[in-house]
Amino acid sequence: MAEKPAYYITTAISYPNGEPHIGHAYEYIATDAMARFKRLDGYEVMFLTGTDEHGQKMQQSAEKEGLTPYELATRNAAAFKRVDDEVLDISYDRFIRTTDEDHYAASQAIWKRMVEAGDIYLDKYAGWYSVRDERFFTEDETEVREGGQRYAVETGTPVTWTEEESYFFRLSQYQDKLLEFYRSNPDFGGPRSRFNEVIRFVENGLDDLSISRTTFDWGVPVPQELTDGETDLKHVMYVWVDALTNYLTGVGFPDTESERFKKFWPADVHVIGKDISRFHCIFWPAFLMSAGVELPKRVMIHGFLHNAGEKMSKSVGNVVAPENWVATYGLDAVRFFLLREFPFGQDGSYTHDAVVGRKNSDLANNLGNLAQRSLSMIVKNCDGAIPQPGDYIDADRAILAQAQELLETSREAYQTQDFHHALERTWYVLGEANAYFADQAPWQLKKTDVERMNTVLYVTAEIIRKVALLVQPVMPSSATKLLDALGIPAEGDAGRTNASGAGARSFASFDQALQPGTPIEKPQPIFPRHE
Ligand code: ME8
Repeated sequence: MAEKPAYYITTAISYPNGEPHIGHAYEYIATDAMARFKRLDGYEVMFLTGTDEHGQKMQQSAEKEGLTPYELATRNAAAFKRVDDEVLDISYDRFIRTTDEDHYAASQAIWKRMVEAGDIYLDKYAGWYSVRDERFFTEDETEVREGGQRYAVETGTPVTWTEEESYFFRLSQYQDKLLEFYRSNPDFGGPRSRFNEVIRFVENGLDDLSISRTTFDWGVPVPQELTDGETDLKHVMYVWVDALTNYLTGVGFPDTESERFKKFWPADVHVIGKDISRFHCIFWPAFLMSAGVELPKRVMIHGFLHNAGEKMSKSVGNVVAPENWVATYGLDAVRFFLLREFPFGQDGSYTHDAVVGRKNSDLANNLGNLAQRSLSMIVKNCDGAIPQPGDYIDADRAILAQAQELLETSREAYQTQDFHHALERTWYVLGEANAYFADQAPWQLKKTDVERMNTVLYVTAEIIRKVALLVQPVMPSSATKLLDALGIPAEGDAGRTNASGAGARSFASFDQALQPGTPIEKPQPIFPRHE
């Protein structure tokens, strides 16, 4: 068998200073849908997610709780992993913790390469630092607010004056190279509007970047042999240097000759939120250029999820835990809502009514009803097996043609992480299929023209099969139930489309139409209404 093409996808790694919220879940679900789509479409996928455990924020949060940073990280990394595994059904291949041993090795290796490239020098940093953002700000990016405290304008977090010896990365030397890279790779950042913001920022010039800290010690030590004597033993890497490097650790760096690295690097897409686009579209490519490592193919920047239009925040008390949503609406409805409701690159606002609306109209009424009605009729009127269709009329051919196009439409949409468009188009076709079913009225044909009834039921079941196949990445468990009900043989773990891997049907079967005579199950309601 020919070797499968490789596909490497990552989420941002979250700070485990607290517990995961629905904003994190949004990113995991989208990335998971993308990973599943590619597996089902014949790729060998490597999907990396995990936790970003170093830095001052982790150290301070731990102090508040009377724990060591590692204890806090261990407790909360487990909470993130549990949400991935038990709540959201995220099909990652590795959950990386930046305290993993191989990650220290990878971070120190990339540092050494940047030193060898002449891009790291020792100097003094004096400026404003936001611990919450783990980020430096220039004076004009900050403002003094009531009470005399200074804040970062962009993110609204408090900043503190920081003066310390620090290693610097010659980011200023990379402005032209980055702009040239963006020009030759117009799809590197997506969506275009967010990528443009990054480009404008680079066009305005780049300062060198402070990349080590000495006033605390919770980080990856700067490689000692490259520093001279005692002073340097104090340096730990700026948390973003080691954090970004997790994407390399995940595929075996620094062993660039390993099979895994050769197979999966460069990454196909890093999926991240809009607040960290500069780190991924500017710093990361510059570090990699310096280290002589190929650049990732794409950074997909998603929007933020807001609670009824308001930013989620602990102080407002509107932070939603993923398990609450899943307990209230069911996992597949949550996954569907998040990917269908708003374009991935844009901010989105959720309300209880919006989730219920999608669940009842799109899932229960549209897909659920069509499946329930047509499959029940088949069980009752066709001896419990897929009927033999007669000759097609134009109405049959038209609706089948629309469903046929969904594979290519979805492929194209997923190529740019446009889940919203793929689902919108799929549900448009389902709407047409419902209209077709109502027009053809197979329950009347039952009395007048059984062959025609069989044809209509066959065509409808075939459309449900195609749709179910394509929505497996978004709703693994419901789609699997639909495909089971249609009597389609599972392909083991071909697509690893649900946690156990059982039940996936790859897209290779898209054109294998339903076999008349295949026994089908009496369908259990798969998409219940939310009462
Ligand atoms: O930024 N809606 O970690 P993090 C949507 N450790 N996405 C959201 C969100 C919201 N309300 N809130 C956060 C970090 N996110 C770094 C990343 S990567 C090498 C290091 C997204 O825990 C956020 O944009 O603050 C990011 O992509 C991810 O959740 C983790 O955020």
